[in-house]
Amino acid sequence: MDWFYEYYNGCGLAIKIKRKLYETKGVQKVEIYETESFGKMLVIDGKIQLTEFDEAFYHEMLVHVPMLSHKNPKNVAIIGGGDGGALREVFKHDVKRAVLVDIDRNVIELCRKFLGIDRGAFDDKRAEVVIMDGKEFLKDCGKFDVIIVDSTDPVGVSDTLFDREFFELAREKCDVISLQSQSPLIQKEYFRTLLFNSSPFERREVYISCVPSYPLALWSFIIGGDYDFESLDKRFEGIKGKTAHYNPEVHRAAFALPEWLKKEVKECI
Ligand code: SPD
Repeated sequence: MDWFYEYYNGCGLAIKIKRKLYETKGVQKVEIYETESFGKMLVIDGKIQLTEFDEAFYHEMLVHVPMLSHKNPKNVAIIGGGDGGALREVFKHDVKRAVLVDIDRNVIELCRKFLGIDRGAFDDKRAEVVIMDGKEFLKDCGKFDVIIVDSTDPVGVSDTLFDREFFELAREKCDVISLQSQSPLIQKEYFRTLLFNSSPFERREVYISCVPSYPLALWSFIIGGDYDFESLDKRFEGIKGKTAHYNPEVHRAAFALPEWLKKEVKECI
């Protein structure tokens, strides 16, 4: 039996592998594994993107925090998110349309075939899939209520989703944005860059979640725009289907930051 290793800055994570289900190299290197204790696992360009064990810890926080902080989200864009986990969560809300924009068709096809975490979301009539770079898409699209940025790590094809121009475009195209912003502990440079570059969203906040298969298990997100946390409990009652991780208490608690992180955020905002 083999181990999969992911290295960060001077440390790393080892996950025991039962077998490799698929590997391909197109726009990105995509690997899918069956692991000993985390279920199936998606790796893109050497970085773990999700495991069945804890993907809900990530996707539910990325999606329900902005969706329940917008008064009436009907029209949603997901930038990235080719595995379909964020799309699945968006459809727990009463939306009219969800556009998923991913640069890599392989990710969508392989995740549907080997992982199935979209649980049918790609077959929903309200889903539209666009294969292109997210920033290019924003240059020529209409307005959305919520934009959710479910990017891979900022190496390779997704680095266009981390620069200032991306957020300038996004600000024009939505009321509320949420994005994943890497590990604030061990990937400080990426985290700080995202906080700086998202400044077109003048009002923005950091929130956190525990995601065991991500670097040091502590993951950060940014919400920006015209969001409010009023009536969270009532809005949550209205969603369809159960959540495995998210609830309004977790939502509120996710914004309680430790001193070291508050300091970091203050320096960037
Ligand atoms: N290596 C951690 C990367 C986390 C961000 N990408 C997650 C994509 C899952 N939809």
